[in-house]
Amino acid sequence: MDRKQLIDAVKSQMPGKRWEHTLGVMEAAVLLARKYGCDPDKAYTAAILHDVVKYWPVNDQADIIRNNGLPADLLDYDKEIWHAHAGAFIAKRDYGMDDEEILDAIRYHTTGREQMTLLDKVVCLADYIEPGRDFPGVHNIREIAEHSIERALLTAFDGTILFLLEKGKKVYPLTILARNDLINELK
Ligand code: DGI
Ligand code: FE
Ligand code: FE
Ligand code: FE
Repeated sequence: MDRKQLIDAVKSQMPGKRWEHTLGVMEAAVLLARKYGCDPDKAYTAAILHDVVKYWPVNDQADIIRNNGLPADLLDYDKEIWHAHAGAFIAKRDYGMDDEEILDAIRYHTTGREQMTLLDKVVCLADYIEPGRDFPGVHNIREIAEHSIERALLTAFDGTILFLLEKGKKVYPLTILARNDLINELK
């Protein structure tokens, strides 16, 4: 599958409005990759695929996790996080993506993880700050991203964790570990 075919195939998996989000992440990821020194081509490809199953029925996302040995504890947390792990699985199975760095960036784009690679950080942060995003604090995160990818991502995770706490929701442990690790990296 060439680049154009990949884009058309992924585009067909989501509503038009959400494809615009993916286009934004592709653009932001390439800029961040160039700025912070990781492969823009890998960042672009990971961005294309990052939300590939986001608009699949959540039951199908859960089945992918259950039937393929993906972390079962995901199912005890908000269903919003399932598409990242399920998406990495589908990127490999249905789109032939076999680059493990790209698969990891897709897999951890929502929750983050400990020891995030630069590519993980680029895709995760691009997802927060792509031009179409409009949430309280996004402007601040964009500004910080001009100077430090770790500090920008830490600020973004802090916002997500606060949001989850306010809603009385559980926080997936990897998000806490990712946050703690970014603080250590910034010391
Ligand atoms: O798929 P997108 O909407 O582009 O963005 P995303 O993949 O970053 O999904 C983020 C949503 O997941 C956000 O609304 C918060 C929610 N969420 C629920 N539980 C957790 C969580 N996000 C993180 N990082 N950690 C959680 O435990
Ligand atoms: Fe996502
Ligand atoms: Fe996204
Ligand atoms: Fe500035």
